[in-house]
Amino acid sequence: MHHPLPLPDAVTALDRTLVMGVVNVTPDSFSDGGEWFTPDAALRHGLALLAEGADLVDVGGESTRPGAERVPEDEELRRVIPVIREFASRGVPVSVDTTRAAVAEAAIASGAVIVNDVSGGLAEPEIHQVVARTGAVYVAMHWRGHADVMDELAVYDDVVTDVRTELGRRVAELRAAGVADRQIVLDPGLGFAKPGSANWPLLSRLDELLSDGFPVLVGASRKRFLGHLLARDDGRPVSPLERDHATAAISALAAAAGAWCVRVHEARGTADAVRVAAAWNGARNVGEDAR
Ligand code: PMM
Repeated sequence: MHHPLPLPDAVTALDRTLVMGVVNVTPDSFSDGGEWFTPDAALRHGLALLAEGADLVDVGGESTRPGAERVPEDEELRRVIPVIREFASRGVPVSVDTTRAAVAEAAIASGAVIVNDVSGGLAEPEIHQVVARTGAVYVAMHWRGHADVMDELAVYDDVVTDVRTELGRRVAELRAAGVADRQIVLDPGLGFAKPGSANWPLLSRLDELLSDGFPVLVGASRKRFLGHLLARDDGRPVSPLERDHATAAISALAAAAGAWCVRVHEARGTADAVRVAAAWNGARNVGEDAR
């Protein structure tokens, strides 16, 4: 097993895959239509996710939806900082979903304990220095370019090998910036510069990514490839809100495979799923001991 990440005891003591609830403070998130745009609404939504079984919340102010435009930095700060401060003041472990060094820095100063960077540092390499200096946990996601161009960059030889190689470069950069291995989490970046079919090997071969020795976060929730998987007879993908059961099924499988955390928009199904996986794996170990 991995060394515990530098996170509050309430989180590290949990002997199962963690559930990260998504709190998008954006008017245009692909999956929840910006229902949680005001700080107040975002706070209420996050508290509901926690009540349904999320262990931590991931607060983001910039949509990464394919084709989305960038949000100015001051606007991103205005969206996320008040929400992060509120959660932190209530003792909730908070992650900030940002690719910007200044947003990461302000978020940590406001109580965030995880920097979730979908670019792995490619967008603003200085973010690695912020993480080194503050000791925060850092999620390095596999990424090849911003939302406006990422679909053009979705070309792989073997997607699992290529993702591992590229994440290995991010780890080298993090180490060079002074970030300790025990701060690092890796994420295959489902749906980011990935054609639909590329997402499945990243999931079914999660053991290969885990074999690199870092905790792994999986973010499959409500993504397009699930909409296509569940398409109706007319071939149209099901809507984001109709992807939650499939998301929970992936949470169970990813947790059974050893994922450290799953990032989801709907917490209840996944909270149950990670407990099923823990019991499943726990019983196998007992069985092995008894034989
Ligand atoms: N996906 C989205 C946003 N942030 N962060 C990580 N670490 N992993 C992901 O897969 C991920 C992410 C896109 O989904 P959203 O727009 O619904 O939040």
